Amino acid sequence: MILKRFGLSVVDPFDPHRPQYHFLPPANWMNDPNGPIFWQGCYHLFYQHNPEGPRWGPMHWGHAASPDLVQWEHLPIALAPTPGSPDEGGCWSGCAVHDGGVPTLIYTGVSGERFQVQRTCLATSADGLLTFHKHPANPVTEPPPGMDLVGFRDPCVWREGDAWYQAIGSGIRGFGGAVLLYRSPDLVHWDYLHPLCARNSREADPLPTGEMWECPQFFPLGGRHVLLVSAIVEGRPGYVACFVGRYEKQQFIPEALRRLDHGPDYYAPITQLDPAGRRILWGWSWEGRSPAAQEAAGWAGVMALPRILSLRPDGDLGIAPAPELAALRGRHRQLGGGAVDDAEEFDVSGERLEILAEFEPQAREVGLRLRRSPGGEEETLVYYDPKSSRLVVDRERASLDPAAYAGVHGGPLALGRDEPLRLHLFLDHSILEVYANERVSLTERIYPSRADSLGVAAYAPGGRASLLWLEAWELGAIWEGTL
Ligand code: DQQ
Repeated sequence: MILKRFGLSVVDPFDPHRPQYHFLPPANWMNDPNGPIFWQGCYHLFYQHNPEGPRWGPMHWGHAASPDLVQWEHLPIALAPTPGSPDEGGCWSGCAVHDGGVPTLIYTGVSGERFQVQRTCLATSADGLLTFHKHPANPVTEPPPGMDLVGFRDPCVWREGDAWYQAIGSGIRGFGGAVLLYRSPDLVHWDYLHPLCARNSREADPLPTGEMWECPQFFPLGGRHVLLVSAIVEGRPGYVACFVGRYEKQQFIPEALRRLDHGPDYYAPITQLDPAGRRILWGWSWEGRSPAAQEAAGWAGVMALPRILSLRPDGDLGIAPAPELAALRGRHRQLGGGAVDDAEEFDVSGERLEILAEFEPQAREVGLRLRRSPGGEEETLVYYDPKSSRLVVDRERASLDPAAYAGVHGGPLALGRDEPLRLHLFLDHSILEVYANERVSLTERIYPSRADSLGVAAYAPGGRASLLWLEAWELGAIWEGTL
């Protein structure tokens, strides 16, 4: 295991809240995924990392590799701030490209008071991604003169024709979120073109998109173009906005806007095109408990499972977990369908589960109770509310620990006539990922405090649910010395 080779040590592997098949660093803090790249047969993933503690701090690029999107090996830190250089305040988010055989990281170098100076920098590797050399021309991109910007960071770079294009997350002061577009012949010399897209922060239909956009992702999908931005709304990281639209003459014309994930704990995603042509989405799930609890745990931040994006015939986004995750499946349970009473327990339990369940469409709420203690003192509800056509996760009673955040979250899921509710759930200790009908996802952190909060039961308040079938697997652990 490379983990041992590089002398990294893992925080308490028996921590009941530490995910065991999701990617996370051996210890300390992680936020945004950075620079996913398929290189010589392996998926490489970088991430924002503070190796000094379980809190945001001097940003490094942590690094790991996987042959299959499931098993991961930790590699040495790829980028660290260099004193006296454009990244002396931190190596913030960015991407990676193949530049004619040279793997190149394109990241945000920050410096100055309160990280105000944000500029694009380059680093390349000549030893198969083990070590990186910062480019002597750094920084290679600065904000365009004369624009009053709120931020200038998180480059997203792609090749188009005979040029490189760079989209940078920003905000136009007094107006709203913006993505700025640059062009270059060689990744080193860049010309500013114009905003690729910008939106007034006062526009709220169907969603407000805030005053600054972080981590832009711009890519073609099924004949359209998609722009993802992590929106800062009223001064704080909010949610991931997903625009679908047209790309003409280097301008993006949005035609539809939705929330990418309907949970409260998903942010700063980045995508990659894999060798099979799939658009893979990586995202950061922050903690849903107090900073003091994060300090006590010694780690914070989890990578959500890899998801495959597609464009559906109706123009909406399709979103589903990568099929490779089936490699984690262990003990299997298959339950027949039929009417199930509210709170009826299934012969399935655990903190590391994959559950597939289909419910007949009904006039009342139907779904599942998860991580349920025998008396129902702790439980998390996942259900469909047909009155509001919403998929909902209720973590009000997920934990008796006051350090864990509660709340009810959800988002629109319009089921067609006679379309069953298809739930696809992944539970991994403190992270719950809910996928529904191949087009909606919801990421949520939960911290049940009781060792017996393991049950799975039906949710059908005031009646019975018509379950078509349910299948469940206990899932394996990918980290050494785990539970
Ligand atoms: N996180 C990075 C920034 C980015 C933000 C800093 C988004 O580059 O804008 O850690 O979470």
